[in-house]
Formats: sequence, C-alpha cells, structure tokens
Amino acid sequence: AADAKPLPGYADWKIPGDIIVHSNNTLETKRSAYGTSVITPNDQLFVRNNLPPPDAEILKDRDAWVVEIDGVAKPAKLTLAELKTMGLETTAMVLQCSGNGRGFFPHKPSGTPWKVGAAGCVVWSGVPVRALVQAHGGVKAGAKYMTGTGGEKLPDGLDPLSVIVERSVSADAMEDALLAWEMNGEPISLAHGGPLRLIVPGFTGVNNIKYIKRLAFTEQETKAKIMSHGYRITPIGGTSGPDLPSVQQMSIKSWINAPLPEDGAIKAGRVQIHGVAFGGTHAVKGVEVSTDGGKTWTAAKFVGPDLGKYAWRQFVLEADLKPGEYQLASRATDTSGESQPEARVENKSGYNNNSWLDHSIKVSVA
Ligand code: MSS
Repeated sequence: AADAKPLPGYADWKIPGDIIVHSNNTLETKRSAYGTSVITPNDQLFVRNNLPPPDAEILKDRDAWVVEIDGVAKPAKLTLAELKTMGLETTAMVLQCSGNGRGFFPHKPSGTPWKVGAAGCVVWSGVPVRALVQAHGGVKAGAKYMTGTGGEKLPDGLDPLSVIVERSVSADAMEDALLAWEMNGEPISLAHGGPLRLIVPGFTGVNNIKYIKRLAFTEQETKAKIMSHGYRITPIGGTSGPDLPSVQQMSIKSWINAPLPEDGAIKAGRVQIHGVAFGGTHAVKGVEVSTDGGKTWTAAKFVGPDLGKYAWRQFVLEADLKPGEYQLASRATDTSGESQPEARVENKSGYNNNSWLDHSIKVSVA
C-alpha cells in the first residue's frame, strides 16, 4: 500500500512485501506469507521490541558477550565463547507474542492489533540451561523462578524497574530452556536478540529474553514493571497488578493460512485448506476443519515433518467446494486433551487469544 511504513533499519533485511510494519518496534508477518514448510524464514518472522534494540556494535564480537548466572551454588560470569563449550541442543519452537490475536478483540485494547502474524516456528541452537546450572553447582535452595534480564541500554532519568525487560518464569522451565546463539541456521540477528537469547519453549514471546545479560534463579518474581503490571490477564476496565495471572505458557491454537479472502474468489472444485497448529508445552494431537463456520467439523491431516512438541504442525484438509460463501475455521486439540475454545477469554490488554471463531475466515468460491 502507498501508506505502508518502511522497515526500520535494524530489520531492513526482511521481505517488505511479507511484513506489516505497525511501528519501528512491531513488525507482523502477513497471513498470506506463511508457507507450508514448517519453519518460518528469518526474513519473514515478526519482530516485537518493548525498547529500541541495542546498538549493532554488540554483534561485532559475539563470542565476547557476557552473561551472568546467579542463584546457583557457584554464580559466574560467562562469555558466549565459554557457553559454546558447555553443551549444545537444538529445539524447534513456536515464538508467539502474548498479544497475537489482539486485533480480534472488539474492545480494541491498546497495543499492537496483531491478527495471526506475531508468531513463527523457529529452530534455535544453544546451551541447555540445565547443563549450565549443573556446571555451577545446581539451583540455590528456595529458588522458585528463573529470571532473565535483557541487555538494552535503559533510558536515563527513569526508574530502571519501570522500563527494563526482565521476566520470571517457573524455575522448572529450565529443563527445556536454552541460551541460544543460533536461529534457523544463522547467528541470531539483532532484531531477534543476538548475540544471545533466552529461549523458554512453550512460553509466550515476552518470556524469551533477547540480548540476555543475566539469568538468575530467584525466590521471587522480578519487580520489573513488565512483570508486575505488564502481561497480566486483567479484566476489561480493571487495573493490572501482581496478583493477576501472568502471561506464561501458551495454549492450544491453530489458524488457516490458505485460502484467504485477500486471494480473491476461489475456483470451485478441489481446494487445499491449510494452516498451522501448536500446543504450547503440549504436542498437537489433531486438528479439525470446518467450512460452515463451525457447524460441522472434519479431521484434517498433518503435512510435513514433526519437529517436536514445541513446534507447530502444518495441517491440510482437501475439500470439494461448490460455488458459494464459506466460513473456514480450524480447531486443534493437544495431547493433554485441551481443545481450542470457540470464544476468546476477554481481558483488557488482549492477550492469549486462541478462539477458533476469531481466527475463522470468510471466503467466496465461484
Ligand atoms: N527481549 C528483550 N530484551 N527486549 C524486548 O523488548 N520483547 C519480547 C521478547 N523478548 C523483548 C524481548 C516480546 S514481547 C516478544 S513478543 C518477543 O521478544 C518477540 O521476539 P522477536 O524475535 O519475534 O522480535 Mo510479546 O509477548
């Protein structure tokens, strides 16, 4: 579109035609750009920064990046070069912003009105956090949380806790967590948190701390505002705060990526209805597709490789569609038995939308 904003400099290597630029810090993948190859290419993946990214200087000597490990028997400061000697694991994971699907909330929450495109399936390589912890004498007694701190330079004159990107997750999440330096086969870009990023598989985007400079096992959640007041499931019209549920593990979700209304009228006959499904910390067990707005459902089949429980699965339903109007929907179920609900859970900031109805699409077949 003529009014399309340009990509910001730190992400100008992305494919402009595949990205919706909401702002310099919020780039969304177009629904039509998701292919069927499971992995979301780096140049199509969404970006969300709560603070402007650090200077690209930090990528000049990646191996010299230092991360502090605390809340273990033997706290330490380690360089990325040292981390690379301590263990290696590769995990495919859906990275999804907590606010993905916010654009479907009718009360128009403040924040980016993402539809489906604040998500992607990414392969990360790094050192398993559990290996690091083991090498440093284990987690300190009483530590309940794993707290990661982002390495952005903080604006002067503000209370650091009011701006710092620092998040706590349950300490058990360390079992599958990584300190990652590689993303889809390349050193992690600045846009996505290089040189070093905390990856907490199955947890929403904000818990995956970019430019990580400190990883600590703590007795309490961080007092950073992004934890205490940000990313809380707050009633509409209510005030957020530390007693409300925090956005943590993702829930079962799916959506259809083709055919889309923006593709114009679809030719009658055989149509391949395909999309993605993921279960957060549980594998996807099955996906059903409806062409009549959820009145009837048919089991779809999975396509492509299964990259493990944290990755998404591509699904397809072959349908013979006569000319007419259709409402296409998908509904996934995970291995714990959880299915996508019809309705979103209403909340002030528009988090965790996994409603199948909201993600359904109306298409014309001619
Ligand atoms: N990190 C840091 N350091 N900073 C910031 O800002 N953000 C978040 C994460 N991490 C941040 C971080 C968010 S919020 C998200 S989503 C993610 O990240 C995204 O990613 P990418 O790579 O895509 O951009 Mo919402 O929940």
